[in-house]
Amino acid sequence: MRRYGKHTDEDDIRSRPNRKGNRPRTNIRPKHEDAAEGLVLTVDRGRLTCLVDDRAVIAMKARELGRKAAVVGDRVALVGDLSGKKDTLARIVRIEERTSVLRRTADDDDPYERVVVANADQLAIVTALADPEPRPRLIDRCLVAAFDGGLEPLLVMTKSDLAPPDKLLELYGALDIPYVVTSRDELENGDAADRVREYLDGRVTAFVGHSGVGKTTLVNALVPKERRRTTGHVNAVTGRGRHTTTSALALPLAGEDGWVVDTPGVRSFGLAHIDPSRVIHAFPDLEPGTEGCPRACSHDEQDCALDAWVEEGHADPARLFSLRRLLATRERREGD
Ligand SMILES: Nc1nc2c(ncn2[C@@H]2O[C@H](COP(=O)(O)OP(=O)(O)O)[C@@H](O)[C@H]2O)c(=O)[nH]1
Ligand SMILES: [Mg+2]
Ligand SMILES: [Zn+2]
Repeated sequence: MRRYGKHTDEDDIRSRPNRKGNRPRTNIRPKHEDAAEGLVLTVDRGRLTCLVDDRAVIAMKARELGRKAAVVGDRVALVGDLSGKKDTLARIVRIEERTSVLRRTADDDDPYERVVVANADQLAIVTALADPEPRPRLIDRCLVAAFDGGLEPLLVMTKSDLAPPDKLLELYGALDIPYVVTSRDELENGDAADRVREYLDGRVTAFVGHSGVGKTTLVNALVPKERRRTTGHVNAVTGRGRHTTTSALALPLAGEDGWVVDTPGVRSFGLAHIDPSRVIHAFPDLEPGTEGCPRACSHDEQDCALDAWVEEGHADPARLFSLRRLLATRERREGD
């Protein structure tokens, strides 16, 4: 505590006359009221690059934050050297309350959940139509994480020059989730970026998906080179002038004040942190069919109403299969 000042801010508040007369005194006022506001752009081995005004400032977590970690997208309060000059280091003294958290665990057995991105409004789930093959399982898991974390999903299907989107659209087109299909040609003539950008203005969108699906290619098409450079943080962090997508990286969009967050490829999207009863929310095509279910139905049992719902043609049987597969992997963890 004492490390960061002659006295704590609580002491400060108590010894100060109460200027507004009868306002109740409080010791829960935020500390470091004079700290600067910053946005975490990327994290590299404990060094966080934060955007403060227009400068990229490298910072470390102050000890007083304890185990709490700041992640990409976090709004933070910084003190210390905020010049952003080479070899300077600021301190993050506070992490502001998050509006959303995208969490994942390495797999369903992993007790350590990590927050991938904070404060994102939207999750762009990127799937290649070929090379690598689409993985509905991963898409479903990302959808669960999005609904659970308070992010709106957007499906982005890339590489339509290699394979048609028909099969995936059959599964996901009916979900009322916005989707965009892009191809190599559309990347090159700018149509892909234009079409995706329609969903991004004024929002923070995190791009996730298996490695090789085209996340970085798309993000680069969305963010002009000029802007990627002016933020300067890529060089600042790695010193190598190239971002290798080992950490998430927030980049500002031109025009409206939206942000995109490129993330490292994921092979799996562990959901150990999510209550199985919440999984159904990521299946909006099936959810209305649960009205006829017995109380506390696991949706993977004899009397579950979803079998009839699918038989009546309200949803694709593959979707119910997908839900149950996801629930089964979640249950196995519960049992051990
Ligand atoms: N054919 C084709 N290739 C693409 C398309 N988009 C990206 N790629 C290629 O896919 C590879 C992986 O892209 P990258 O953006 O690094 O994927 P990331 O791992 O998801 O970031 C690169 O060789 C890209 O050039 C596309 O629409 N069509
Ligand atoms: Mg990448
Ligand atoms: Zn049920």
